[in-house]
Amino acid sequence: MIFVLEFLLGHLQTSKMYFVVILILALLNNNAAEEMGETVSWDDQITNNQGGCGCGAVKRNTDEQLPQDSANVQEHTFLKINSEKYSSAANAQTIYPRTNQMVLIKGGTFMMGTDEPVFVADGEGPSRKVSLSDFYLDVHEVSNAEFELFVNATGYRTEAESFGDSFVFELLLSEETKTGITQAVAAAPWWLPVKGCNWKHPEGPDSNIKDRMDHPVVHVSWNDAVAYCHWAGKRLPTEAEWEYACRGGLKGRLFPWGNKLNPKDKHWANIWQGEFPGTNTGEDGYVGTCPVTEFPANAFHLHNIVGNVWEWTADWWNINHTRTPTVDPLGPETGKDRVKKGGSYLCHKSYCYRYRCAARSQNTPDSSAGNLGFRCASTNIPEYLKEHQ
Ligand SMILES: *[C@@H]1O[C@H](CO)[C@@H](O)[C@H](O)[C@H]1NC(C)=O
Ligand SMILES: *[C@@H]1O[C@H](CO)[C@@H](O)[C@H](O)[C@H]1NC(C)=O
Ligand SMILES: [Ca+2]
Ligand SMILES: [Ca+2]
Repeated sequence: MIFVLEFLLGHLQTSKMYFVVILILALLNNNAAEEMGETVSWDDQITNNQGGCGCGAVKRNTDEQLPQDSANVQEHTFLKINSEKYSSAANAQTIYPRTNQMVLIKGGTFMMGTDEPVFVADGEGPSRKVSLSDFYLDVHEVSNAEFELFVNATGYRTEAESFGDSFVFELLLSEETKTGITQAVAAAPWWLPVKGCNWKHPEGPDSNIKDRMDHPVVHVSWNDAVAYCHWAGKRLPTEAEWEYACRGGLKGRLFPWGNKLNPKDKHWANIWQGEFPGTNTGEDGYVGTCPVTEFPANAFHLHNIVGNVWEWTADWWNINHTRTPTVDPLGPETGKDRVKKGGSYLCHKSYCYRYRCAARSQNTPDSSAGNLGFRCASTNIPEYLKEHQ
């Protein structure tokens, strides 16, 4: 093409020739625009989708520093105690039904990720062979009641409490709370940083968790999640463990229960129905979070492994996977963000189609939001949980 152009430019004497050049340039330009157009809209979609349900865009400003006196995970003495017979985790007493049970996930080999990625930029692919040893995983997301036992026993202060704010989805806020919030996330304007918002006040100071003790704890950072799991004698699951557990033994399926979103005309997870971000009809029964015991468990007995709240995993984030088979992979050695899995009650196919087992997203370890929680794993089940198996 360039050769042709050069030739024509060399013969620009006649106005007729000039016209031909213009025509060719116009055609070329058009072609390029079309190609660009495709790329641009795909990128746009990815960017938007990341903003979508707090998938990637909702992060703390990296310049933000924790106040000096704030909870420092390393300083907490409980981190030195493993949960033995006399630990506070083993002896916690409460009026609330416990939801800290774990289930044995028998090790095996599976295909992690997918060769049909929906979000290429998320590193959903390629599909790769991963072998895992046996491990245990919490049957439920960590609930407000379980998290409160930890706080009662240790006095732990979450990062959202120390920073003094966290992110909440606009539709869940009272008019009063919304008034006065001007700063929003450009890529996802429906996320608002709310002062005084934390796990005990999920929609700001005028909200509480009294009627939601069995709902998942939210507004917990990765660091908070690690601290809790350690107290409980557990740890966060690796991304590979989480995804293996999500698939529940099914091969190459989208969801923990198969490929159809609503088999038997039932809802199988707490996600978004209606038009994102304006209307959530709550057809599945919930506009916000649901109890951690809700919805049918997958074949590995796990509830809400997709939907309800995103779940932190232990791994650093990268999108740079190869097909090389791995055994008990721990993810990259370093990174900036941590991987979260499973999507949330804010996910809709049109905007954040991430309630699939292969889907993934990321956040900085100090970030928190109203749709982000966790569940713990462990290599050996803590002694105090054995009798409940
Ligand atoms: C934590 O302690 C408070 C004050 O003693 C108590 O009212 C609350 O029920 C405890 N939380 C749980 C989950 O048992
Ligand atoms: C991609 O992965 C390879 C192998 O693990 C590593 O050497 C390389 O630095 C990675 N590149 C990026 C951009 O992360
Ligand atoms: Ca819902
Ligand atoms: Ca979940």
